Amino acid sequence: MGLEKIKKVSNNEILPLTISKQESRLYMSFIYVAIISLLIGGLMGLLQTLVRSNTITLPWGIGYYQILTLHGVVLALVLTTYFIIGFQFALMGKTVGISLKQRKVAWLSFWVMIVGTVMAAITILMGKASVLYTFYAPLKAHPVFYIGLALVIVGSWIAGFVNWHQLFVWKKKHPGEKSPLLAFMVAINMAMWFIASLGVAVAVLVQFIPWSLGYAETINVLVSRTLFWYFGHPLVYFWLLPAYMAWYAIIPKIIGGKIFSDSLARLSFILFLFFSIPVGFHHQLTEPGIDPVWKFIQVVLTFMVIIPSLMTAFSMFATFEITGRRKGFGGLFGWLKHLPWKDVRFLAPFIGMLAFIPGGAGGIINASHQMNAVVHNTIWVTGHFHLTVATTVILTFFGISYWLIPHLTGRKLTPQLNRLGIIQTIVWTVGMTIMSGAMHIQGLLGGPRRSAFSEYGGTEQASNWIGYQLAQAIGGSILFIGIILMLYIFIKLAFFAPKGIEEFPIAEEEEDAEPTPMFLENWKLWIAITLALILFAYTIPFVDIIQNSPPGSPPFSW
Ligand code: HAS
Ligand code: CU
Repeated sequence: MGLEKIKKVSNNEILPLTISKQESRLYMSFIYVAIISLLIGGLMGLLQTLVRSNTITLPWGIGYYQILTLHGVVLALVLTTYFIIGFQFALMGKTVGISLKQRKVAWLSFWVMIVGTVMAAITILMGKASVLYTFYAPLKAHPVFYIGLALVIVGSWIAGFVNWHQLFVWKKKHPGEKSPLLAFMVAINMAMWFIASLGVAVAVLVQFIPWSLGYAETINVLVSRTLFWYFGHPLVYFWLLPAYMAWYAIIPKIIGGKIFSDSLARLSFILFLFFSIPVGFHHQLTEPGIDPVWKFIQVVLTFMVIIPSLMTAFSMFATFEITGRRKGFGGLFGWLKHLPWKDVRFLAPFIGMLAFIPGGAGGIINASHQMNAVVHNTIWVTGHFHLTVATTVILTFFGISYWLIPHLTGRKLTPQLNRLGIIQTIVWTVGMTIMSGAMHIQGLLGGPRRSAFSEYGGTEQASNWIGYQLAQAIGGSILFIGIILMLYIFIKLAFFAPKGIEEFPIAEEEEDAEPTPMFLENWKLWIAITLALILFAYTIPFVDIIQNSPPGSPPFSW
């Protein structure tokens, strides 16, 4: 495909105002699982902060690592994946449509994921899989835990296949037109997810399942961790990109503006596809057995993946400023005044963006090899991901829920619910600032992550941590109030708010925008570059790891 430009077409030909009952039921089913996960996972989080600060001890023989596993799996894997797939299906349904057959396959993906989730949950609740969400070998879980995880991944692949098929069918019907921006973004996110999760699928199928079933006596720890982080880093972008979809294509509509640049948005997503995967070593910088040259190369690639986030930051500022000036607000910062601060659909994601400034800066610190040595395995890292995924991403997901849920259930976000949403956002912000701030500081003082309460023999260093652990318990308690509030708002929006039509806000392009170059849709080229980068970053070090690994490790269970 050449560089020819195509006729600019509106991405939202006329959107239907409402959505069919059958479609709505599909999308809402995913979102119900997400909200239940928020409650369970959030409660586990609260318990952890209370245990770590020595405020409570767990009753009935429940283990700290059992609740930590539940917290991580339910929030980082279950909540995110279900919300994202439900939201992405809604975006696809709205922009390119879904056929009856596609809907049936989408239901299949839902049920496969549910079966897997229930299997994994049961093993954790029985105390047979206290291996944390990263399930590092040689920690060993019950085989059903790994089989459950594998099913969740397979279910999510089915969802991806449906999404690609939806776009494919649309493109057949609209030859020569560029695909709707949101559908393009969903297709990229699922492509990245599929290529990345192949790694963890191999680890689970080839290493963990045979080992936990007793067919293999030992497991190659370094191979399993390398396969995990090949998946684990793109996993965090799988969470982030749906938030970026809302920032690029939904928020402009909510603030009364237009998309700043369709081409820039697409390019940033393509860069995420390229650079999200060949960077897993930045989670293994302190790990012996990986050649430092390849660690260095993957750190350089990590710095490449920062660029599309900086492009996104630029794009957001530009959208805010242009919209404000157009509404007649001048001055250096006067345009900030036009932003709809009292609209929770804007406020929640906006605070998410603000949190990503320190969150992203923390990521850059983590990725810098020497500084990683200071923070690795400390609770600083926990602070980092509570800013990124548990603030930036989740506040954006909350922001999406305020219009998506009433849109799907045929109800209205009333002024009272909007006000409650604003309170929820503030509660979340305060709770997370206290908790995550305390985690960052305690981490710099050497406080470990993944650890229950201990006085460490009464050492002076450990005594410095106690105050921060208490602060985390206070922040955690405030956050739990935020979860109860969110649950209340969710139930209202899903079942009790007055009937009506809530808008599905999709922004349009500027009238006089430059047409988006058609080569941005050169899928074959993008996938080829992605695979080439992965092969470049992983082949030599992986062969090296396999050839030079120490003998496999025997299992360890709690
Ligand atoms: Fe990370 C560890 C590096 C981003 C999540 N990260 C983690 C873990 C998680 C996680 C869960 O290199 C722990 C895994 C575990 O259990 O061990 N991270 C990075 C880097 C980035 C990054 C370089 N992380 C994320 C995101 C996450 C996430 C996003 C979830 C969603 N992370 C690391 C490293 C580790 C790590 C190491 C391993 C640490 C260790 O030793 O174990 C980058 O993507 C960050 C780039 C972002 C920016 C910010 C751009 C700012 C924007 C906002 C603009 C604001 C506006 C507001 C417009 C450069 C886009 C307007 C304001 C007005 C005032 C008008
Ligand atoms: Cu990472």
